[in-house]
Amino acid sequence: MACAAAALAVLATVYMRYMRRPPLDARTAASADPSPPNATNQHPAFAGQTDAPLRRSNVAFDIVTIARGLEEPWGLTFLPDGRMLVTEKPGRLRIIGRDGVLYPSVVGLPRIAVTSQGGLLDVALDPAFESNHRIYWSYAEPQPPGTNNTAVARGTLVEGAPPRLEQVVVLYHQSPALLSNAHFGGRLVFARDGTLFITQGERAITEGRMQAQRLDSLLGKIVRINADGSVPHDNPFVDRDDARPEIWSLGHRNVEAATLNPATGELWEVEHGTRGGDEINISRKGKDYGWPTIAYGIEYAGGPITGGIQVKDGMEQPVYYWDPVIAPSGMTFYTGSLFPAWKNNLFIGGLSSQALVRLTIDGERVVDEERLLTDMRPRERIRDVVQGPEGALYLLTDNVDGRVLKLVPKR
Ligand SMILES: [Ca+2]
Repeated sequence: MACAAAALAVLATVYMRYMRRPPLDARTAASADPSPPNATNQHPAFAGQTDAPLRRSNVAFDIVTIARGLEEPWGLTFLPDGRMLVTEKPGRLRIIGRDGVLYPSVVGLPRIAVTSQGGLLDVALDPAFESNHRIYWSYAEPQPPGTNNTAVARGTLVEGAPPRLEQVVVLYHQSPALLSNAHFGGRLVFARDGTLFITQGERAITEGRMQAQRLDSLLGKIVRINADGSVPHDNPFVDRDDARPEIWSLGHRNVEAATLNPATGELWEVEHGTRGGDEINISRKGKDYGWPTIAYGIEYAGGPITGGIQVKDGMEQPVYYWDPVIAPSGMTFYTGSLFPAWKNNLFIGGLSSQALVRLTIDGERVVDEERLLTDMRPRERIRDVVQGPEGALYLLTDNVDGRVLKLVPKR
């Protein structure tokens, strides 16, 4: 009997693991991206985890160029008066007028390591900006000898000619610093309780990758700090001697897109995976998102990733993954009223995909997908997506002559 039961259990396992999965290469012309997958022999852990059906929202919009001449703009946020703060990766921070005029660069930034993917990254306003004029920014911080790390600083923005930062304090240094020019992460998101989430990467090199699972390293982590740089008392690992107390969640590869879900207040993020493995996660307290033990996709050089598996107990499955990848950067849930058909949709910037990705979300599931801006000529890499104060969508294009674009209903 025991033998038969064991055999049945094995059969049930085989059935669950293989037979119930969608067939290989099930992609059809009804996919948002019908091109072949990067990883040919991987399967979603649940129905709808990848390749959601294409649904055209049929929203007619105009693309208005608000500003141009920005060098690799990376992060955008709105000031209370409707002007914008935009970072340029080579190390400039600019105020941009509502009419698109570029102010002189803000002076007073600390030294920045400008490398392949590193430089000045995101910018965010203090929740009490109207009274304290504080801003926060993330950047690649140079360290001797030739190493660098993601860092976050804050300062008081003082208007003038030129505008400047005063009372600058570096609040956070990712450690260890490594000799790498990639995977800095860098998105800044204030939670509703006033704490600050900082998304990060694992610096791309093997030494960093292997620390994404280690609690004594800040590589491959999303961290949560107070606005003064101190550690919130309710972070998940504050009571452990062997863990960095700043850690909020672990096992991340490189997170360049993050936003609060307005329905829940939770932190949603989209991270760069390997080839065939970009993924959406809900970053929750103390949870392990698997990298590099579990991951969808294959190495950019070919072959399986470190762990060679996609599922493991104790590790979170992504809400959704893309194969082929989109190369995500910047995201927002749309809550405005200019585009009623897009209400509550999730928008994600695409770098290599040169598109704006639109997803319909139902709770924690992706229902359908659409690629916008694919008819732009030339197509452009989209670095950031932000909803403006009047409900328009604003985008940054990732170029040496980068632009601020505004999507408005077609006139
Ligand atoms: Ca993962």
